[in-house]
This record gives sequence, structure tokens and C-alpha cells, in this order.
Amino acid sequence: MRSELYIDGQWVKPIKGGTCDVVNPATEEVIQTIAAATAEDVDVAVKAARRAFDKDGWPKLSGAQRAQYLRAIASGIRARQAEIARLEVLDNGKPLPEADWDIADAAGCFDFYAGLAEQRDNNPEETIALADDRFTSKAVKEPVGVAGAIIPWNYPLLMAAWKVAPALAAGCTIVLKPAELTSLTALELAAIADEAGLPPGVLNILTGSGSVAGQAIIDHKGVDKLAFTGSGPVGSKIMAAAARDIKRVSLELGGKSPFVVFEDADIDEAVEWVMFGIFWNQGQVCSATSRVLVQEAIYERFLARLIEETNRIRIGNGLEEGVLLGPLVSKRQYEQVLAAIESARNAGATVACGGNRPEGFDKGYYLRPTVLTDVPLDCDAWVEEIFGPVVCVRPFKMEEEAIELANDSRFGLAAAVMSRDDVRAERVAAAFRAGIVWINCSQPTFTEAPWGGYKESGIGRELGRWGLDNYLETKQITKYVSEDPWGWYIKPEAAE
Ligand code: TAP
Repeated sequence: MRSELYIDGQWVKPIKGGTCDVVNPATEEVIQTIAAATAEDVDVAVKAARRAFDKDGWPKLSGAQRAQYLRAIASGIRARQAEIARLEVLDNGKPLPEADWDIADAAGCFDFYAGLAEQRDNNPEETIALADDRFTSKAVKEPVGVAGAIIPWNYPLLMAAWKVAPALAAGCTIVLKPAELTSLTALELAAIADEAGLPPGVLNILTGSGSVAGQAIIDHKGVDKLAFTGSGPVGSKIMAAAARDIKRVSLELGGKSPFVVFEDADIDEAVEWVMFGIFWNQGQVCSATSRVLVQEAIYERFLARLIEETNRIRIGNGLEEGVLLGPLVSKRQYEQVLAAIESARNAGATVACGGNRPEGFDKGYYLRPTVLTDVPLDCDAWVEEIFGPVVCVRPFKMEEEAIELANDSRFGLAAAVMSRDDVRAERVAAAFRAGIVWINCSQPTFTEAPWGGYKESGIGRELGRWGLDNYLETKQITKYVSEDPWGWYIKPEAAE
């Protein structure tokens, strides 16, 4: 396990020597001590990234050349997939098959952006049709510069890949800060990039706290673009910092995503997708479908089936075979989720199942998956992101009512609908005010498709070609091609 900072192609100790402990959420044991960067380390990293961008020629490489590095990183991740997935479980707590899936996705993300980098070589510019034929004009895309990226703890390596791969493909250099709770696999990514021969300064990975290292990144004048995934309040701080220096900014924030199940849906299938939508990764998913609206005619049968299946979920250490729900990421997160359930109960909600610690677990941040019903519409559990395995279920009568309830949120990240009537499903999908809409499923995520939210769920889109655009500026190049002199100040006759 790595523990130092990766700056300018070197493993270095933090200038002020600070450290922080890494805790395994399944056992509450400290498994590693890592470096805690301060503003001084961030300054060194940003200067290295600036040099790599401004002088060393990373943005001048062809897309194909940069793609070679990205593909080498993808291969490096795959070569160590089992080991990295295990590390992710120790750090984050998620079940091993989920971690395995994440690591494979992270490798795929590097391959995908390698492909886009190559494609840009074939399509370097776009000709602009002008009304005035004395000029020609074209638009070219160029890398933004140095990117400062800050990521959360729910998908540690995958969130790093979502930022690093498009930034490097675009020709940017990057300073990345993983979440303090889950930094281990980001450090392995640095090691893999180093082995891939990535030039010094192109990728810098600094561990440390958000309030110190993160704040120093967002405040640094040498950073051109901020890319953030995490909570709304921190997103708001990042946007404020970006506003001060007119930095480019993309934000992927939280959600309170609805899942509308119509009476013609297959109940078993609906229960399966609803569970996947809220219990995967212990519900610590920005797009988790945490508000489920079920049409009245099937509500009771659906609820009974959901409770039955939820009570059967095997809880345990993510490294044990067959475990479907691991511990929450930290003591703080565990206590916050328990407090949210308690507050819902006090507000009149019914805890239909779960809501407490499973029996037989003395250590670890374990919580039974929880179904809440009768949740008042103004209750925090219905309105705020809980970020845990807690789902609110509510009946509805008519389609219009379901759409109104679904859209009645300050968030707009994702939404899902389940119906055998394709026309209705498409109609509801169109009515959702959300950036990601699933029909007859919930959560499948594809590197090729845009990811991001409406309203307070964020700004900009990650993944696909939209993710690459996050790291590109557009430049107009216009040329005067007429044989006639321009003659605005110096008239042709006067010049003779
Ligand atoms: P955040 O505080 O938003 O943490 C996300 C990242 O931002 C971490 O790397 C964090 O660093 C960093 N950060 C914190 N303060 C910063 C600052 N002033 N400047 C720059 N970076 C800063 O989330 P959290 O505290 O881990 O979780 C709180 C709640 O946020 C959760 O309960 C959940 O509701 C929500 N959340 C949402 C998401 C997504 S994907 N929507 C992801 C995580 C959490 P450190 O962790 O190192 O301090």
C-alpha cells in the first residue's frame, strides 16, 4: 500500500509531515497511515502541472500519443484488478464483486477516452460557414490547462478515472485529491500511471483533507478548471472559488432520485430494480433511486415483496463471499444515516424493515437495509439525500400525480420509470426533470453516455464525449482571404 504524495513523477513526503489514518469500515481497524498534504504541497503540485502543460509539451502531443499512455494505464489497472478491488473493499467497505465491477469500469474509462483522443486527431477542426466570403473561419478545441479534481469516497477509483481519463485525453494536466476516507486506490492509480511512463507533472495525486488540501487546490491561481463530485454544500464552495478567478467548473452533486412503478409492471422485476437502485454500494450513490412511487393497485403487494427480499439481503464484510451489503464508509456516515432514520420516525414515518444495526455485528459500520413508508412529503427523509441503504416508498393514483411528486425536488440527477406500456414510459421519461433517466431499470451506467444533473444536482456532464468537452476550450481562428485590401483606415488610393 502506498502512503506518500505523488507529485511531479515522484513519491514525496508532505512538506509539513502530516498524516491521516485509513480505517477499514468493516472492522474499525486502522489499516494504513497516509500523507496529509497542505497548501505548500498543493503549490508544488500545481506548479509541476503548470510546467508540464505550459512548457513540457503534454498538450502538444497528438491524441494518438496521449492515447498510448491512457491504454497503458488501462492495461496496468487490469493487470492488478483483483488486488486493487480487494484494496477498495478494505478502504470503502463495498462487497468485492461490486469493487471488481468498479475497477473493470475504471480501466474501461481509460480505454474509452484513449479512443476519443485518437478520434480528435482525425477531426481537429470544424469549418464555420460565414456569410462574408472575404473571410474563412474554423473552430478548434484546445485543452483548458491545469485541472484541479476533487472526488468523493463512494466509488474511489472509478471517480478518479472519470476525471483523470478525460482530462489527460484532452491534453490537460491534473492535480487530483481523493477523499480522505478512501485514498488507497487513487495512490495505486498514480503508481500505475508512473509505470506507464506518464511524463512528470502530468498527473499529481495528493491525499489529505478537503478543508486543507482540497481548499488549497480550489483556491490556487495556477488551476484553470475545477472538477468536483460530492456534496452540495462543498460543491457550492467550489463554485464560489471558481467564480472568484473565473475558473471553468463542473460539478456532480447529490440527488433524491425518484423511481415510478406503474401497475402494469412485473412486481418481481420492479422489486429487483428498486433494490439495485438503493442498496447497491450501501445506497451511497449520488443517483440512488431513494424515493419510490408505486401505483395504488399494486402498492401493497409490491411493498410486501420488497420487505421480504430486503430482509433476505446478506450483510457482512465485503470480502466474504455472498455478501450483498457491506458496512457504511465511516462512523460519521453511519451515525448520519441512523439519525436520518430516527428523524423520519419522529416525523411520523413507519420503519417497515431495517432501521437498525444487524444482530451479531459488534464492530463495523453495519446497518440493516431500510424501507420507510408513510413518510410525510416535507420530512427530511423524503426531501434530503440520506446517502445510505434507506428507501422511502409511497403510493400514487394517477400518472400526473406521480410526475408531480417525482419532480418536486430541488435535485434533478436521475429518475426511473417502470411500465410495460412503452408509450407511457417514454412520456414519463420526457416529463422527468433529471439529467439521467432509466426506463425499466435503475442505475446502469455507461462510459459512452452523458452523466450529470439538472437543478442542484450539478453543472456540466461527465462521461462520453461530453466528459471530454469539460476539459476543452473552443478557439475561433478567422483568416482574411480576399485579394482586395481591407481599406478601413488606409484607403487603397491614399496608400498609393
Ligand atoms: P464532501 O464533503 O462533499 O466530500 C467530497 C470531496 O470534497 C472530498 O474529497 C472532500 O475531502 C472534499 N472537500 C471537502 N471540503 C472541501 C473544501 N472546502 N474544498 C475542497 N474540497 C473539499 O462529502 P462528504 O463529507 O464526504 O459526505 C457528506 C455528504 O455528502 C454525504 O452524506 C452525502 O450525502 C454527500 N455525498 C455525495 C456524493 C455524491 S457522489 N453526490 C459523494 C459523497 C458524499 P475529504 O473527504 O478529504 O475531507
